[in-house]
Amino acid sequence: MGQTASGGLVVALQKTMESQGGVWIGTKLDESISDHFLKEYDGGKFDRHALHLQPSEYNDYYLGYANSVLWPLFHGRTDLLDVAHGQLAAYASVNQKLAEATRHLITDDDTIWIHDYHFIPLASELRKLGVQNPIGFFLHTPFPTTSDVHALTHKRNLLDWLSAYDLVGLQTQRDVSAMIEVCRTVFGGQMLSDGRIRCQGRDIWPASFPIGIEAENFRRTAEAQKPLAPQIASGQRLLIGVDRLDYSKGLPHKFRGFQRYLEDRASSDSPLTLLQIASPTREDVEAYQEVRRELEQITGQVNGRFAELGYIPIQYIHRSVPRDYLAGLYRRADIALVTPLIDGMNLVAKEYIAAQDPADPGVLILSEAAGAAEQLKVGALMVNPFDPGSVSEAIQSAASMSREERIERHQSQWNEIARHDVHWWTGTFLNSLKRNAAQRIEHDSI
Ligand code: ADQ
Repeated sequence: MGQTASGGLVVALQKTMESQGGVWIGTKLDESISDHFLKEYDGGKFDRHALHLQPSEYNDYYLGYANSVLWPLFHGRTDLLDVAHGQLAAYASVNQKLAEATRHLITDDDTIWIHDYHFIPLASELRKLGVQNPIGFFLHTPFPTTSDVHALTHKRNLLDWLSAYDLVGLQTQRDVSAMIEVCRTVFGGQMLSDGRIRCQGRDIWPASFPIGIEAENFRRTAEAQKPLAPQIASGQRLLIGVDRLDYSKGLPHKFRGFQRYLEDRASSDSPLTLLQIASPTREDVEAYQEVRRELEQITGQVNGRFAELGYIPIQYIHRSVPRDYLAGLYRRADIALVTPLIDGMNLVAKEYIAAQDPADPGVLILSEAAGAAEQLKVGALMVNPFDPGSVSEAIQSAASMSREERIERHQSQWNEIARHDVHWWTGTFLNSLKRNAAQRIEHDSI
């Protein structure tokens, strides 16, 4: 099936870059070089450059500070923090090198949009090099709560880094509230009337921009898929789950919820099959190896207990699948089980809705803790992902829901994701960014 991008950020931005052009800059592990340099890749419709990382930088910066400190912290898992000497220095140094390597690419007319927790210090490094362009930041993960931020040794960095941006985009109102609270209680900040937070003489400018998908395009892709008859028996009722195998996605909890459904269901109902597609991710980090082991163990237990001839309760596929095939699977599935323990947004929930046949749609079961819940709670069956009973009840309701109710719920969800699609997201973010930057430049010139 080949390699398919399965990270939400890449999936969302690729299409925008293809349609609007620009320069995409990132980092890349490269063991073969002894020095850093930016190299051009053939990115097709847009240019790509990468700062090449040496193995020690990849370990300390990417696997270390970014994915063993910031990621767990931003997902409320301070118990998984793995703080090691030298990681913060590597994180700061990679961002500084990226700023230096990028500087010559930036022209006066450019707008700079920095994405995610790997690059929070980048704007402050660019400002040190004299870059005055509009620079925006978008955090794809949740923003941490005050009690979690206390687990960071150098909290003050967050203020220095974030205040270098003209706009800090967050997924949800929940995240904006968390940021305001952190600024207030940790940095003694105060809200200004235009939405900025003034902390110790510096300003942070947060706002929420819930990320969308290419809804119309994805709908058409799903519609065009041939029925997946050879792979899935006709008549087999299907629950689908699609997640990176990340502890924040709550896969073991999901499987326990499905197990509870199998225990609770009436014996006269034909049982559903859970098709879980889980793409490998960050496999060099210990916490990810653990969640994988746990999931394999639960799958074995549930299948061992509930399988019958011709019926396997959980089909667990540990790899990425091509996007058009995925669209077809979503459309074929009667129910989607999207149950992260916490999630910035969750694009799978939106893709599932886009892929449905509006005349006979499936049902979305959605975690209260997904950012997507702010937009989709009206049409979805909402669950507490920590409570297997809540998940089991929702599966039973979804499985017996009338077509009329399914259509009604789907319609309201489709309206929401079609209106607030990825083009709306980029457009509103970039417009706000340019407005804020113009205000800053005007203020500085007085
Ligand atoms: P993720 O957590 O990676 O990123 P998520 O919203 O779960 O993002 O989306 C994952 C994307 O990868 C979806 O487009 C999905 O279809 C695809 N995908 C997942 N598993 C796959 C598989 N096995 N095969 C093929 N494709 C697969 C972060 C945040 C999220 C936020 C996104 C976007 O953690 O909360 O929604 O960024 O901002």
